[in-house]
Amino acid sequence: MNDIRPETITGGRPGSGAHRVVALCGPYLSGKTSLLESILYATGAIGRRGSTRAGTSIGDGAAEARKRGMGTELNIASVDYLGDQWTFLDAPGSIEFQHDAFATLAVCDAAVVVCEPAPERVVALTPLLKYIEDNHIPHIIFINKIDSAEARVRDMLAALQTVSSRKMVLRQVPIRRPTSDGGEETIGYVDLVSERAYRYKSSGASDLIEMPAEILPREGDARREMLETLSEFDDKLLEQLIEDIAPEKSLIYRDLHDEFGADQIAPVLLGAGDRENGVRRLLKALRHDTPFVDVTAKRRSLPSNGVAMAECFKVLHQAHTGKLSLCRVWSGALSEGQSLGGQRVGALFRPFGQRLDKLGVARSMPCRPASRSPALASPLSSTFPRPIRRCSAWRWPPRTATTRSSSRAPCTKSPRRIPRSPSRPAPRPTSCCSRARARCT
Ligand SMILES: Nc1nc2c(ncn2[C@@H]2O[C@H](COP(=O)(O)OP(=O)(O)O)[C@@H](O)[C@H]2O)c(=O)[nH]1
Ligand SMILES: [Mg+2]
Repeated sequence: MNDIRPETITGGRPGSGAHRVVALCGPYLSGKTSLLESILYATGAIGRRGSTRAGTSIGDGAAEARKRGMGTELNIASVDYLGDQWTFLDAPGSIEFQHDAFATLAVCDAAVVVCEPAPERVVALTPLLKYIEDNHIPHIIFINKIDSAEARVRDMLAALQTVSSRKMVLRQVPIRRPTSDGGEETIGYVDLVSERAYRYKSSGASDLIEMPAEILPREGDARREMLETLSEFDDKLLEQLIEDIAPEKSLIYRDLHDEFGADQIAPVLLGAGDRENGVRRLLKALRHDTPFVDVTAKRRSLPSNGVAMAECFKVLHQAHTGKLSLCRVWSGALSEGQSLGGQRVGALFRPFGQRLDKLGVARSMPCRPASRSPALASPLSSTFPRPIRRCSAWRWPPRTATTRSSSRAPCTKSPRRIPRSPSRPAPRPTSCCSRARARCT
């Protein structure tokens, strides 16, 4: 079900079998790993939806993550969805692991920024959104935990706008109903483009329902706001709004697609990741609007000459597997035993949570060319912008509780120097231990 075919098409249109990479990022506890679990379930990659709280999720499956009840390393899983192939990278949200989040954002086609419906907490998104905006990464904001939201979506949107320079475009309005204790709960949403109302279910796709009459004024205001924002980047839509012509849905979808792809707007979706609410809507938006690998490679100014080119965005040293380099293949193909920059690639794997599925060939997909030799320890070729040098002091997992508690001490290792390529601006030096200071003891 979740097999990525080796002959993957690298570009195309929705349903063409193309492969795209999406980063799930956001603050710690915002619900990224639960959302990943729902995505895997909704796309049929798993037959049972686990939970991070119960320690049964595909993500956060490492012993360290289970023990701490939080993500401590990247979770990677690939799925097939409506004829396309997807790899989701769920980065740990804790600030100590921010380097991992930036590493995944560097290689993704689009990002989903997961946040809680709490306006006072949006400030935690600032560094993430700055990185995303500086690098022009198309991103969707997913306001999660809508089931337990107390704040109004309007207030949340205003708060989000204060930490983002991109225009927030709300795609849905929540349908609320009073609860017996005098509060309110969200029971569904209205899609502002299709103008259809849906009722959430505790699992599975939401039910299409009749538009509640009382939501019409709110829906009208939110839709007008959405169209006005989109028209800032499209004169045709602007003309139609001025002349009071109802725009075609196809024009609205096209504008959303183009303006999202160009990182001019940040669409905002609602949902509850741990109960599949809004997950299929999110997947559909990704399916139609996520740029393909060739577009992302262009955004990254990577050469497109068909030569095998991969980017290593993370290196893991594991007790039983040895050294594993997480790579995204941008063009061409990698195969076992292939020589890259004079170094031999060991085995190739596709990760699915903690599982490593062996691959013969990898094309345009994140994979793990693993090598027990120091083969990948030195620069492979100029196509690997981040050559990784081994940090001999790095132990994974940390062996004792004492190691963990002393881990908060500042890292004293000098930053890793990255050789400068004449054709590429010098990357910022990063510490070999920046993944978690804990590991540099
Ligand atoms: N009420 C509610 N709780 C959620 C939702 N999604 C996740 N959670 C809870 O939030 C906590 C953190 O979730 P997790 O997925 O581990 O967050 P992460 O740190 O961002 O990966 C867990 O206790 C989840 O059960 C949601 O949609 N609604
Ligand atoms: Mg997590």
